[in-house]
Amino acid sequence: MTTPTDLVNVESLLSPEEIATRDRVRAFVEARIRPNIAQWFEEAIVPTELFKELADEGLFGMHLHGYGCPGKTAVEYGLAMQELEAGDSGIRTVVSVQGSLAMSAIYKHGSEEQKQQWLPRMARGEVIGCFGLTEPTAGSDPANMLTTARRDGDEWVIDGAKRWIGLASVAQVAIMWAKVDGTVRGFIVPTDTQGFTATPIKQKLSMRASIQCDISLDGVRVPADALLPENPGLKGPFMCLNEARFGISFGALGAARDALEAALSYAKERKQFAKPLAAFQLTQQKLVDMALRLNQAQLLALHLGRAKDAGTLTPQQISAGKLTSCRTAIDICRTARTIFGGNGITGDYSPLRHANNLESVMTYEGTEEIHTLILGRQLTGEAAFS
Ligand code: TGC
Repeated sequence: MTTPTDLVNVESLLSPEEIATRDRVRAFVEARIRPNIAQWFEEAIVPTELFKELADEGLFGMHLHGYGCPGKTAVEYGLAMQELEAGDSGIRTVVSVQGSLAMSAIYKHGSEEQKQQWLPRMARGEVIGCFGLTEPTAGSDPANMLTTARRDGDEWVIDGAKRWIGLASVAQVAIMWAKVDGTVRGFIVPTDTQGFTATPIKQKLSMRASIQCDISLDGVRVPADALLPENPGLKGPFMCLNEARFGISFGALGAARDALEAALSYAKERKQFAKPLAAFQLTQQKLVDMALRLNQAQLLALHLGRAKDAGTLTPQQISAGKLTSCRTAIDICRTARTIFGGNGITGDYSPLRHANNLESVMTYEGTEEIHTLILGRQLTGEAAFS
């Protein structure tokens, strides 16, 4: 299945296995997401019935090894995210939160018992997870989180609040990050624990087919072994954010590709001044610029995926990928919308829905500004965060 917007044959760099994985997820998106997404987005419906199907497709914890996880490569994971986000960023986010954040936290920082207890059921979609780092007053600056955990006998007691936490109101388990004597630690918290409350955030103008919540933690008591034992400190959550940010490097480009393909198809059909829009030079310029930017960003994402599979990918390179892909994708979606004229503001066409979603994708897992400053520090040696 080649795509018309692949002007430089990026596909030739993929193996048959990678193409097969990509095409399988693409077929799933065509069958299960594309026919419904406009309605889900307009009515803010979160298709929770899809979660088990996503698991059955092998998409939860896709690039983790063992514990019932599929053990795919980073490139296959990235390509799967690209296809899912061609459907909708909100649906790709479900897979990111479950696999790259919640499962990844247990996989990277958990004890053997914790991994055995949670990961197989999460891979099968029987348990949905969420990941609570961001707080009402600590977004870009998680070092200043206010949530705390204190030891009381055989238990930990967690108090605080989290905000913008994906899936929290439908999750059975939450990875909660809290300070213990000033050091950030992760806890596995069943969401039916007394004192844990997740409330979906309403009136979103972006990511309408997905859930983000406020969480309140009011004297939440969990057993001593709820603590994730490995990697204390902020590097714990950051090691998980690396996975989610990497996924976005590929994923956002799926939204861009879908918007570009929709615009190309519309431009060939729609006539003004007695000829198709595609025959106007200004339209061709938009289409070519979009395709070239998409292909360039896809090449970067693929390069980073190969580095991840080789074990050489650095967090700064992930920032370069996330920043480039988000910027490229949102520009493409906005430009694609212009080709539809007024029709482009309806849910009949995907570009504006994708652009609205990408406002969130640009912002979560590190804003455009934060990733710029991470790369600025890399270039100059000077940290300019504060
Ligand atoms: P600094 O305090 O110097 O570093 C703390 C420790 O962390 C290490 N580290 C990393 N380790 C692995 N991967 C990375 N990407 C890492 N970045 C930092 C660092 O080496 C240090 O380790 P150690 O052993 O020396 O203690 O922090 P910094 O100056 O490096 O970072 C500052 C800054 C602004 C870059 C960082 O705070 C940052 O990335 N902020 C953005 C936070 C962010 O992305 N938040 C989004 C969270 S998403 C969410 O909560 C909701 S989940 C999505 C959903 O549910 O839908």
